[in-house]
Amino acid sequence: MKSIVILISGRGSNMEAIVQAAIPGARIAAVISNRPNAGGLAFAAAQGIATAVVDHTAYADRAAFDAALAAVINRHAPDLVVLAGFMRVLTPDFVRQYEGRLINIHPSLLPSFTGLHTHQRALEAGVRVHGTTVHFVTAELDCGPIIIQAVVPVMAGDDEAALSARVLAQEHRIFPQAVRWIVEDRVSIDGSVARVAGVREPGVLISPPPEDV
Ligand code: NHR
Ligand code: GAR
Repeated sequence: MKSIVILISGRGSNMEAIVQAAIPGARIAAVISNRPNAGGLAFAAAQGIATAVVDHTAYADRAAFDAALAAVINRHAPDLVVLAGFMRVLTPDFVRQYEGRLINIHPSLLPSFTGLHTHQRALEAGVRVHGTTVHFVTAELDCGPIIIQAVVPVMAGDDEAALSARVLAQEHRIFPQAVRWIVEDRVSIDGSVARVAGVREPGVLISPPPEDV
Protein backbone atom coordinates (compact mmCIF):
# COMPACT_ATOMS: atom_id res chain seq x y z
CA MET A 1 0.00 0.00 0.00
CA LYS A 2 1.40 3.43 -0.99
CA SER A 3 0.89 6.35 1.32
CA ILE A 4 -0.03 9.72 -0.20
CA VAL A 5 -0.07 13.19 1.38
CA ILE A 6 -2.01 15.90 -0.46
CA LEU A 7 -1.27 19.61 0.02
CA ILE A 8 -4.02 22.15 -0.70
CA SER A 9 -4.63 25.87 -0.24
CA GLY A 10 -8.31 26.27 -1.09
CA ARG A 11 -11.36 24.58 -2.55
CA GLY A 12 -9.65 21.21 -2.92
CA SER A 13 -11.62 19.91 -5.90
CA ASN A 14 -8.52 18.20 -7.33
CA MET A 15 -7.84 16.55 -3.96
CA GLU A 16 -11.48 15.42 -3.97
CA ALA A 17 -11.07 13.91 -7.46
CA ILE A 18 -8.04 11.92 -6.28
CA VAL A 19 -9.83 10.71 -3.13
CA GLN A 20 -12.92 9.74 -5.10
CA ALA A 21 -10.86 7.83 -7.66
CA ALA A 22 -10.22 5.27 -4.85
CA ILE A 23 -6.98 4.17 -6.50
CA PRO A 24 -6.14 0.54 -5.71
CA GLY A 25 -2.91 0.28 -3.70
CA ALA A 26 -3.09 3.90 -2.56
CA ARG A 27 -4.06 5.34 0.79
CA ILE A 28 -4.55 9.08 1.35
CA ALA A 29 -2.71 9.46 4.64
CA ALA A 30 -3.32 13.17 5.15
CA VAL A 31 -4.52 16.42 3.60
CA ILE A 32 -2.52 19.47 4.69
CA SER A 33 -3.38 23.12 4.01
CA ASN A 34 -1.33 26.29 4.44
CA ARG A 35 -4.59 28.21 4.82
CA PRO A 36 -6.75 27.54 7.92
CA ASN A 37 -9.98 28.27 6.02
CA ALA A 38 -9.32 26.06 2.97
CA GLY A 39 -12.65 24.60 1.86
CA GLY A 40 -11.12 21.22 1.05
CA LEU A 41 -10.30 20.46 4.69
CA ALA A 42 -13.96 19.78 5.52
CA PHE A 43 -14.33 17.25 2.69
CA ALA A 44 -11.16 15.42 3.76
CA ALA A 45 -12.20 15.30 7.42
CA ALA A 46 -15.65 14.02 6.43
CA GLN A 47 -13.90 11.18 4.56
CA GLY A 48 -12.03 10.23 7.74
CA ILE A 49 -8.72 11.49 6.35
CA ALA A 50 -6.27 13.12 8.79
CA THR A 51 -6.07 16.87 8.22
CA ALA A 52 -3.58 19.49 9.34
CA VAL A 53 -2.95 23.21 8.86
CA VAL A 54 0.53 24.71 8.62
CA ASP A 55 -0.23 28.42 8.34
CA HIS A 56 2.54 30.12 6.37
CA THR A 57 1.70 33.49 7.95
CA ALA A 58 2.96 32.14 11.30
CA TYR A 59 6.54 31.69 10.03
CA ALA A 60 9.29 34.25 9.62
CA ASP A 61 10.41 33.09 6.17
CA ARG A 62 9.95 30.42 3.51
CA ALA A 63 12.67 28.18 4.97
CA ALA A 64 10.95 28.11 8.39
CA PHE A 65 7.53 27.41 6.84
CA ASP A 66 8.92 24.66 4.62
CA ALA A 67 10.68 23.00 7.58
CA ALA A 68 7.45 23.01 9.60
CA LEU A 69 5.49 21.69 6.62
CA ALA A 70 8.02 18.90 6.02
CA ALA A 71 7.83 17.86 9.68
CA VAL A 72 4.05 17.41 9.43
CA ILE A 73 4.30 15.61 6.07
CA ASN A 74 7.02 13.25 7.31
CA ARG A 75 4.84 11.98 10.20
CA HIS A 76 2.97 10.13 7.49
CA ALA A 77 6.10 8.76 5.75
CA PRO A 78 4.50 9.30 2.32
CA ASP A 79 5.57 7.56 -0.86
CA LEU A 80 4.07 10.45 -2.83
CA VAL A 81 3.36 14.11 -2.03
CA VAL A 82 0.74 15.79 -4.23
CA LEU A 83 0.31 19.56 -4.68
CA ALA A 84 -3.38 20.06 -5.49
CA GLY A 85 -3.95 23.80 -5.81
CA PHE A 86 -1.16 24.44 -3.31
CA MET A 87 -0.23 28.11 -3.62
CA ARG A 88 3.17 28.55 -1.93
CA VAL A 89 6.44 28.35 -3.82
CA LEU A 90 8.65 25.73 -2.14
CA THR A 91 12.35 26.15 -1.39
CA PRO A 92 14.99 24.03 -3.16
CA ASP A 93 15.81 22.31 0.17
CA PHE A 94 12.20 21.22 0.57
CA VAL A 95 11.94 20.01 -3.02
CA ARG A 96 15.19 18.02 -2.77
CA GLN A 97 13.80 16.03 0.18
CA TYR A 98 10.96 14.72 -1.98
CA GLU A 99 12.78 14.40 -5.29
CA GLY A 100 10.90 12.09 -7.66
CA ARG A 101 7.92 11.75 -5.33
CA LEU A 102 6.47 15.28 -5.43
CA ILE A 103 3.97 16.22 -8.15
CA ASN A 104 1.86 19.27 -9.02
CA ILE A 105 -1.08 20.11 -11.26
CA HIS A 106 -0.64 23.36 -13.13
CA PRO A 107 -3.49 25.08 -14.97
CA SER A 108 -1.77 25.58 -18.35
CA LEU A 109 -0.02 23.66 -21.09
CA LEU A 110 3.52 23.96 -19.76
CA PRO A 111 6.01 25.34 -20.64
CA SER A 112 3.54 28.08 -21.59
CA PHE A 113 2.19 30.26 -18.79
CA THR A 114 4.22 29.24 -15.76
CA GLY A 115 3.28 31.02 -12.54
CA LEU A 116 -0.07 32.53 -11.62
CA HIS A 117 -3.22 33.82 -13.43
CA THR A 118 -2.74 31.37 -16.29
CA HIS A 119 -6.28 31.52 -17.73
CA GLN A 120 -6.36 35.31 -17.95
CA ARG A 121 -2.91 35.31 -19.55
CA ALA A 122 -3.95 32.65 -22.07
CA LEU A 123 -6.95 34.78 -23.06
CA GLU A 124 -4.76 37.88 -23.40
CA ALA A 125 -2.26 35.95 -25.53
CA GLY A 126 -5.03 34.81 -27.89
CA VAL A 127 -3.98 31.15 -27.83
CA ARG A 128 -6.45 28.77 -29.51
CA VAL A 129 -5.72 25.84 -27.20
CA HIS A 130 -5.09 25.79 -23.49
CA GLY A 131 -5.05 23.08 -20.85
CA THR A 132 -3.41 21.58 -17.83
CA THR A 133 -0.25 19.72 -16.92
CA VAL A 134 0.72 17.28 -14.17
CA HIS A 135 4.47 17.41 -13.58
CA PHE A 136 7.14 16.42 -11.10
CA VAL A 137 8.15 19.36 -8.94
CA THR A 138 11.73 20.57 -9.20
CA ALA A 139 13.40 23.60 -7.63
CA GLU A 140 12.60 25.64 -10.74
CA LEU A 141 8.95 26.70 -10.67
CA ASP A 142 6.61 24.78 -13.03
CA CYS A 143 9.54 23.30 -14.96
CA GLY A 144 9.74 19.68 -13.81
CA PRO A 145 9.24 16.56 -16.00
CA ILE A 146 5.72 16.37 -17.51
CA ILE A 147 3.66 13.26 -16.73
CA ILE A 148 0.37 14.02 -18.52
CA GLN A 149 -1.36 16.95 -20.20
CA ALA A 150 -4.90 17.64 -21.37
CA VAL A 151 -5.81 20.11 -24.07
CA VAL A 152 -8.98 22.19 -24.29
CA PRO A 153 -10.13 24.64 -26.95
CA VAL A 154 -10.33 28.36 -26.25
CA MET A 155 -13.74 29.37 -27.56
CA ALA A 156 -15.14 32.66 -28.82
CA GLY A 157 -16.61 34.62 -25.94
CA ASP A 158 -14.66 32.77 -23.26
CA ASP A 159 -13.97 34.69 -20.09
CA GLU A 160 -11.72 33.54 -17.27
CA ALA A 161 -14.57 31.70 -15.52
CA ALA A 162 -15.62 29.76 -18.61
CA LEU A 163 -12.07 28.83 -19.59
CA SER A 164 -10.99 27.85 -16.08
CA ALA A 165 -14.08 25.64 -15.68
CA ARG A 166 -13.29 23.85 -18.97
CA VAL A 167 -9.70 23.28 -17.84
CA LEU A 168 -10.74 22.19 -14.33
CA ALA A 169 -12.92 19.39 -15.73
CA GLN A 170 -9.79 18.01 -17.42
CA GLU A 171 -7.69 18.48 -14.27
CA HIS A 172 -10.11 16.15 -12.51
CA ARG A 173 -9.46 13.49 -15.17
CA ILE A 174 -5.68 13.68 -15.55
CA PHE A 175 -4.60 14.15 -11.93
CA PRO A 176 -6.06 10.84 -10.67
CA GLN A 177 -4.65 9.19 -13.82
CA ALA A 178 -1.14 10.46 -13.05
CA VAL A 179 -1.40 9.31 -9.42
CA ARG A 180 -2.62 5.88 -10.57
CA TRP A 181 0.37 5.52 -12.92
CA ILE A 182 2.79 6.44 -10.14
CA VAL A 183 1.15 4.06 -7.66
CA GLU A 184 1.48 1.34 -10.32
CA ASP A 185 5.23 2.15 -10.54
CA ARG A 186 4.91 2.93 -14.24
CA VAL A 187 6.44 6.41 -14.22
CA SER A 188 10.18 6.94 -14.51
CA ILE A 189 12.25 10.09 -14.88
CA ASP A 190 14.77 10.17 -17.72
CA GLY A 191 16.64 13.46 -17.41
CA SER A 192 14.06 16.19 -17.93
CA VAL A 193 11.47 13.80 -19.40
CA ALA A 194 9.03 11.56 -17.50
CA ARG A 195 8.13 8.28 -19.21
CA VAL A 196 5.07 6.16 -18.56
CA ALA A 197 5.47 2.42 -19.15
CA GLY A 198 2.83 1.01 -21.48
CA VAL A 199 1.68 4.40 -22.77
CA ARG A 200 2.62 4.88 -26.41
CA GLU A 201 2.54 8.65 -26.38
CA PRO A 202 3.75 9.35 -22.88
CA GLY A 203 1.88 11.99 -21.04
CA VAL A 204 -0.42 13.38 -23.69
CA LEU A 205 -4.17 13.20 -23.54
CA ILE A 206 -6.40 15.04 -25.99
CA SER A 207 -9.63 16.30 -24.49
CA PRO A 208 -13.00 15.15 -25.78
CA PRO A 209 -14.59 17.40 -28.42
CA PRO A 210 -15.96 20.71 -27.11
CA GLU A 211 -19.59 19.60 -27.05
CA ASP A 212 -18.67 16.92 -24.50
CA VAL A 213 -16.69 19.19 -22.20
N1 NHR B 1 7.66 24.97 -5.77
C1 NHR B 1 8.69 24.63 -6.55
N2 NHR B 1 9.92 24.73 -6.01
N3 NHR B 1 8.57 24.20 -7.82
C2 NHR B 1 7.35 24.12 -8.36
O1 NHR B 1 7.24 23.69 -9.62
C3 NHR B 1 6.20 24.49 -7.62
C4 NHR B 1 6.42 24.91 -6.29
C5 NHR B 1 5.33 25.32 -5.48
C6 NHR B 1 4.06 25.33 -6.00
C7 NHR B 1 2.47 25.12 -7.90
C8 NHR B 1 2.49 26.35 -8.85
C9 NHR B 1 1.42 26.27 -9.90
O2 NHR B 1 1.02 25.19 -10.33
C10 NHR B 1 3.84 24.95 -7.33
C11 NHR B 1 4.91 24.50 -8.14
C12 NHR B 1 2.28 29.17 -6.33
C13 NHR B 1 2.93 30.19 -6.99
C14 NHR B 1 3.15 31.53 -6.33
O3 NHR B 1 3.73 32.43 -6.92
C15 NHR B 1 3.42 29.95 -8.26
C16 NHR B 1 3.26 28.70 -8.83
C17 NHR B 1 2.60 27.67 -8.16
C18 NHR B 1 2.11 27.92 -6.90
N4 NHR B 1 2.71 31.72 -5.05
C19 NHR B 1 2.87 32.93 -4.25
C20 NHR B 1 4.12 32.84 -3.35
O4 NHR B 1 4.60 33.92 -2.99
C21 NHR B 1 1.70 33.14 -3.33
C22 NHR B 1 0.38 33.28 -4.03
C23 NHR B 1 -0.82 33.11 -3.11
O5 NHR B 1 -0.65 32.82 -1.90
O6 NHR B 1 -1.95 33.23 -3.60
O7 NHR B 1 4.56 31.73 -2.98
O8 NHR B 1 1.00 27.33 -10.42
C1 GAR C 1 -6.62 24.34 -9.93
O1 GAR C 1 -7.08 24.87 -11.14
C2 GAR C 1 -5.12 24.16 -9.98
O2 GAR C 1 -4.63 23.77 -11.23
C3 GAR C 1 -4.67 25.56 -9.67
O3 GAR C 1 -5.56 26.06 -8.70
C4 GAR C 1 -6.80 25.36 -8.81
C5 GAR C 1 -7.08 24.69 -7.49
O4 GAR C 1 -8.39 24.19 -7.46
N1 GAR C 1 -3.33 25.57 -9.15
C6 GAR C 1 -2.59 26.66 -9.16
O5 GAR C 1 -2.95 27.69 -9.69
C7 GAR C 1 -1.27 26.52 -8.46
N2 GAR C 1 -0.63 27.79 -8.46
P1 GAR C 1 -8.80 23.12 -6.37
O6 GAR C 1 -8.39 23.69 -5.02
O7 GAR C 1 -10.28 23.04 -6.50
O8 GAR C 1 -8.11 21.83 -6.69
